Amino acid sequence: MEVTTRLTWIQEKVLEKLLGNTSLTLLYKSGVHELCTLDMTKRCSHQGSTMTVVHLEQDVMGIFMLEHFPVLHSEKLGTCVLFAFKNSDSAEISALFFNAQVEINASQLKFLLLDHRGLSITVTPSKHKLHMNSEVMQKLKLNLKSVSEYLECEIFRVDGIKDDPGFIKKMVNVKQHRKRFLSALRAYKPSGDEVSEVCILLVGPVGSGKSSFFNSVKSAFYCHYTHQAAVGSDDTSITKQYRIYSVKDGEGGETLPFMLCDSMGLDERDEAGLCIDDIPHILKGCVPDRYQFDPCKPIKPRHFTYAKPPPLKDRIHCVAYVLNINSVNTLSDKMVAKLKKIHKDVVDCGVGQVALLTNVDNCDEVLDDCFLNMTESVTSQSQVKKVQNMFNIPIANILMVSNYASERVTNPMKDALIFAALRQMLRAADDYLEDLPLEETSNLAPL
Ligand SMILES: Nc1nc2c(ncn2[C@@H]2O[C@H](COP(=O)(O)OP(=O)(O)O)[C@@H](O)[C@H]2O)c(=O)[nH]1
Ligand SMILES: [Mg+2]
Repeated sequence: MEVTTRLTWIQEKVLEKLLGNTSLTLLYKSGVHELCTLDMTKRCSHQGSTMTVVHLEQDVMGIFMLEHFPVLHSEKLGTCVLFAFKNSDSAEISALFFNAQVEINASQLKFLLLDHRGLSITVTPSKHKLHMNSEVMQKLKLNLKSVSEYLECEIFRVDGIKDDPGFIKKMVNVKQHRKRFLSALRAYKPSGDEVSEVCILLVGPVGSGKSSFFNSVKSAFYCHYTHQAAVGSDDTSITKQYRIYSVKDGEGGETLPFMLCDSMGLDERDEAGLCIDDIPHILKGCVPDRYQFDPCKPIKPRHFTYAKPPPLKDRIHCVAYVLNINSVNTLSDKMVAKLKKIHKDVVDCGVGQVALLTNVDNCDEVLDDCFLNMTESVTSQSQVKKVQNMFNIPIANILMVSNYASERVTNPMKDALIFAALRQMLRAADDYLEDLPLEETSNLAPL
């Protein structure tokens, strides 16, 4: 007889996604197998990582353990994640990382939480009993008695898990860091009174991920994949028009205080891709939304007739040099020359600058455990050093993302990097705005 889980399909998927791309195989089920720790250990020890799931009257809670499930009459240290679904059919999960001492004796399976002294969780299979301290329940937002009778206990083998406690901790904590970044972005207000929306220009080679970055930012705020900007892998730039995109804080939400200005890709060939002589006009805010770029014909000052130079609010406040991390070390001399010329124009204008490296596959390794700084293993990469030298920008302004390409669901780790990158772009823009001479902020200065 096939033994099936009591979890809903969606709960199973949420659990499989909680720690990366894992899959669950049911090993033990109290309703089918024997109600003793002997049978539990016979079926679950030496199977690799496990998830013990307890189905209660109202809720579902469980514990993931990275190390092998203990053998009978033993104790061991475990890297664990405690999780709960607040209703038996809910897909909304809360999770908590902890280190534990895991013990199993003739009657009980016990997890002692080492980072929270005195707290423990005990499962007594013969009595269908679960014991949890009220502090643990609070952390999981559960409202149970300290000893509750459960309906069923199931233990799964977890396949495909990355055997690294640091990774597990990051995966569990990423949602809360995503939330923190999001709150910071929502609370952001550009420096000074003149500018209500910071303009960030995305420049870089064809296919480096500029348009995808705009789509990714929008997807991260909308919590689902969106692809307003056309993207593609053609030899020549898919983006032919200058686009000034604003982003809403979710569907129907308020407009966020920044705009992303997407440009045509740079091409190493002459008279192909974005004409670099257009850059000073873009930086000055003279180029309108939907301007059709012409690689052979640079913009002439008479192209756009302005009675006055565009005000500070219409100018570019931060430039992001967008590069695919996998091609940084193989950029042609011609491409580097074009990028350096753009860099010179940007320096002349004095606006903020960052480099945005896309296609970062190992995105869980980019930020440190506290999600504050880049890890040293990432910043010491040859690509980072090369970009730092090419644009002479501090390492804090070299940012990494993994853009959304076609995923159906968003990923909190990708979101965290996208939000962290945005936050740094806004800081770079603020540095520029705060550094402006007084006469510039009052719009009187000629360009
Ligand atoms: N896997 C992956 N693909 C990316 C990433 N960024 C861009 N792409 C893909 O690279 C191709 C070119 O991207 P696009 O945004 O059009 O580049 P643009 O010319 O700079 O605007 C598209 O097929 C994207 O789906 C990334 O970070 N990861
Ligand atoms: Mg594009």
